[in-house]
Amino acid sequence: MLPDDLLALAKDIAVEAGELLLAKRPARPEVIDTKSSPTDVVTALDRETEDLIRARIKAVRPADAILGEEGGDVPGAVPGQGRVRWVVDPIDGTVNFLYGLPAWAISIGVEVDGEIVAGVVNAVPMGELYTAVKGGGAWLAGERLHCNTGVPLDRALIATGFGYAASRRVVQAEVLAQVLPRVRDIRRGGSCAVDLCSVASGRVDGYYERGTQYWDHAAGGLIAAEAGARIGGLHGKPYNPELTICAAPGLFEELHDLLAALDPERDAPTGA
Ligand code: 2AM
Ligand code: CA
Repeated sequence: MLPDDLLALAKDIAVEAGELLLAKRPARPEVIDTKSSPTDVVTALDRETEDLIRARIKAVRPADAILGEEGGDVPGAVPGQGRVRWVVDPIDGTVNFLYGLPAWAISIGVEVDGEIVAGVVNAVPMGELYTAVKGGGAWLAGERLHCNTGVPLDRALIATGFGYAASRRVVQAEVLAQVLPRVRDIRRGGSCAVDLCSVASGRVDGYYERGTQYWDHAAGGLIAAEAGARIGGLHGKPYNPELTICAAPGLFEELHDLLAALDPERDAPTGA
């Protein structure tokens, strides 16, 4: 199957999953007032959506591997050359989903032999379906996306996010206190996948975040890269859970150097 065909399947599945989530998303007061933890409600829907996505993939491509936020890594039956692995986040931006804020998305990336070659981010409440195929550009509603270029750091609008652990947030706040005076402003959108698509579409100039997972940035990372952005970690590392930086070349290096000097990875390793 070609990357275009994988993308077509990923798109269909992301659209169907979006319909399920829209239909089942509880009204906010119902979620907030519930005696059980609000997170449980979201987790149940997360699982249900991921199960749907897994079933749809398996129905068409039973031999493929699937890595999902909720269900772990299910190895494909035919490893080796041409191995396809789907990298799935059923709801990225779960807190926004819970509160009824619009920045949440279904994210599906498709790897062939370890490289993401197709990606879909369905930002359901925004009515925006972002897609990319490696080498084929990034697209939204029939328009090719181009990230902002030529923006110096002191004019850059930078998206970022914070971890769930208080100890990590202390360090993130210290880093942010040094970044904020050196940029145009900061946005905290709440969804890594949507933030990366916002870099792609030029709604922000750059993005950095510590502690996101592979399924958060697999699809959005390809979309941003195909829109001309550079995406990576600190000191030449590929983008990874420790730190993800994304911006047009030029701004990427400026943002990287600022962050590197602030040692943003000095708290406990991700996952700790
Ligand atoms: P999630 O909504 O699926 O949890 C928020 O800053 C962004 O970081 C979201 O994309 C969120 O994904 C992601 N994220 C993933 N792991 C995280 C973690 N341990 N702490 C905070 N955010 C996390
Ligand atoms: Ca996520």
